[in-house]
Amino acid sequence: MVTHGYTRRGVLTTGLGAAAGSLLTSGLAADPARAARSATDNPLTLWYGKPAAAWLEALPVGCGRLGAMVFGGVATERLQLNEDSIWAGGPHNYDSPEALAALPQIRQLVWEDKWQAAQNLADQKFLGRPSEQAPYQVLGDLALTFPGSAEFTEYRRELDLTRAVTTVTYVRDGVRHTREVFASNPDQVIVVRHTADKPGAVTFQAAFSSAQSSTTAAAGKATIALDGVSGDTQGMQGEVRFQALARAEAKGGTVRADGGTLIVEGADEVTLLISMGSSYRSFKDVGGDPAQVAERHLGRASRRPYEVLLRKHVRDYQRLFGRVAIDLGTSAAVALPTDERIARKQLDTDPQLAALYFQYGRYLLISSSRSPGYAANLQGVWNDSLTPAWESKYTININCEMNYWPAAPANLTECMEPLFDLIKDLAESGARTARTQYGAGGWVAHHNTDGWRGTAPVDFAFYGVWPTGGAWLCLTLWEHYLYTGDERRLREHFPLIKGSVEFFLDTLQTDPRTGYLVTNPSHSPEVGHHEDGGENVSICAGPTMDMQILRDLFGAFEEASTILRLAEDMRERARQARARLVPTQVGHLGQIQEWQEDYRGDAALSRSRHISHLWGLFPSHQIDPRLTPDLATAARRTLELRGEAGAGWSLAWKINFWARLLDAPEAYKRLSNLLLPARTAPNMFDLHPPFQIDGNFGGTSGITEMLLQSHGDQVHLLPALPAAWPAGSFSGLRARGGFEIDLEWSGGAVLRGKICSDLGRKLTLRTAKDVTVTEHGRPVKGERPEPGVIVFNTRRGGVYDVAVSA
Ligand code: FUC
Repeated sequence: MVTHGYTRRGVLTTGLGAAAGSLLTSGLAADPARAARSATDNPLTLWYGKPAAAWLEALPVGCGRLGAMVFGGVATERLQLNEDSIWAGGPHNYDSPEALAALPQIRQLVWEDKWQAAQNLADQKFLGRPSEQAPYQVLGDLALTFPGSAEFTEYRRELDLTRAVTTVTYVRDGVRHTREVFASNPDQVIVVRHTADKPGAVTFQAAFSSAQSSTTAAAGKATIALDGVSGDTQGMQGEVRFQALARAEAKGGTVRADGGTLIVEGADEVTLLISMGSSYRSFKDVGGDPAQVAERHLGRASRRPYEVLLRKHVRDYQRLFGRVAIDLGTSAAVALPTDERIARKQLDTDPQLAALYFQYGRYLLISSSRSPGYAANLQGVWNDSLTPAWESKYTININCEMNYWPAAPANLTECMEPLFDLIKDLAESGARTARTQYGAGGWVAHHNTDGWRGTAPVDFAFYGVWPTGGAWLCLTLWEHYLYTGDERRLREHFPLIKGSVEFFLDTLQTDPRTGYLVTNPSHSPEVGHHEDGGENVSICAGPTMDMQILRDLFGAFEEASTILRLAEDMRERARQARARLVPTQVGHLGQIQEWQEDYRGDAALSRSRHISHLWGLFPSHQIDPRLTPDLATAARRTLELRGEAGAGWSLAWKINFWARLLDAPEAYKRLSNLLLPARTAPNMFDLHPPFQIDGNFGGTSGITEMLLQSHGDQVHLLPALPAAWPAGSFSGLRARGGFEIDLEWSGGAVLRGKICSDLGRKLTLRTAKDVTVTEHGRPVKGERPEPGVIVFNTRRGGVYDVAVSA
């Protein structure tokens, strides 16, 4: 039951009911040592009975800028290391100088439905130079080699999500060894501590290695270094220089660096600090001194005892992680190793696995997207390759945005800061692309970007000529405002939104056939609408997704400009343009039309994993079962026609779609499928396949959308609660309008909850059955326009208790 005995936004101190209470007391207690007491008691743990044999079994730690995959080996421990600015190549302007001259002809060919000719011309003239962007790359490995027999017993490896610490423990040659690894945001180092239950029993050698062009050396009495430079790519020379340092401090025994090898002998316990730096200062400047960065962080951290480093790390992490608790019920399955739980394929009898997945998504976001540091890319920050899938870049026609879907509702808006930094960069490089390729003002970004903030179309015209990526990103700035009401940040972000609007006011074209204002050239991401001259063509004018995105962009601009009293001259132009966009239309199969025209045949029957024309259903709310029932019916039909093909991220998107359609069984089915071994690796990384982190974040968002929605000016409690979670609770989820919500339910219905109002806005609260709302025990005065809805004014800082009506 929800009680008043816990502090807002802080560490929860008392129970939300039996099951939730055990989660909280086992994990989120202020005392890290107590929390560590017994990991078996802590269901927010990923754990395994054997070392990782493959990368997808290793456990990720990260502090935003740095990441490591921890294998938990006994004879050899492998730490695969990442630093988030190591991109192949160097600062580069991708814009095509030939694009602008070709643009009128491409547009004309599109008006004439000469798609193949249009797409070919775009391939020749309109793509970036080079036409592929640079990969994000691995830094290297640190291997720890321990002498001893091949035998070991009592092995356990775990990742405690409540503290963001991995631990491996085993008995070898009669000695119990324990090794903890974490990545500290406050200290900007990765910390490894190895202890043994017998004095003098810790002996190992540590050495760096890397597939990058690199060298290793001693860098002091107890320190080794790896120096390297990122790889060449696409005719661009690798320019990001980096350094990693590892320093050991031992209690008892000896430590020395011998060349590139660190030798620890006969120690009682060892703390190993790993620091990394690069020469990347910005997308335009790689002139930094990596050694200075690595040395600065290492020097500072070396002066702190292990206990202090751990305490600071846990406190910093829990300040974010501890804001949200969730309990979806529990079963005997929680006692099984995590990989076995996934292999069972039975989410129905293991509801806690969904809660673990939800919290793992929050863990991954905190670990891969923190300041200082860059935005979470396709693999967050974790990548073991020089040539990762899709270059581990930022794909902004869905994947990058999906990474940030859970940030605001799951109470982690701070993790959006690196994304906002990325958007600022893109507004700069994208202004050049707007000028060079379109002769337009403002800024534009197409479907991909990289460390060099490429904004020109890339890959092939089929995939790349899509000018709406930057506009979608701008809407994350607006969402931040909707959740937080932070006007100061909105003012800071406003020029980015305005710049995107300027680009579209300059480039939108009146379709000579329909009179609508449309994008041209563009496409519905990665979906062909015709075979033309033997080629699959996607190029078109005014695809539905563009229109939906621009409707929200212009709307956000108009509202922001009104709130801030800025850019009044542009406001009316944006309003007029918005009214001339193509509306979302229903096609001949009863589906949401993906394009302006209701193409027949294969186009309407595409089984693509991209479902871009439902952007208006989620993340937007232009399609809503209550406000636009006909479009909602067409959205449902669209999902049925599209089928189940797709990547992890596509399944994750479908959870969110079905939740927005208020269809709990369908949403839950997609969640169950996402948690199958085909889509969830043993370490719970999402599988496209291969690993791509967006599905983790989209899944976390989907679970949130099943429990709480806040759009269309109302807050809806339990909008799509599946039968598998009849009783449960959450606390700390956020709703648009500045509300923070705790809730407990039973028998599939709201029992009681608590709503804190940050901004003092009017609240429309929707539940399946009527609830009463009280403040300090007194009923609030509210209107009840329909059953299950109560509308009332809140006070800034007010706390409202919600209870099922007697
Ligand atoms: C788009 C998607 C792929 C993948 C890639 C990173 O191209 O179609 O499925 O997610 O981005």
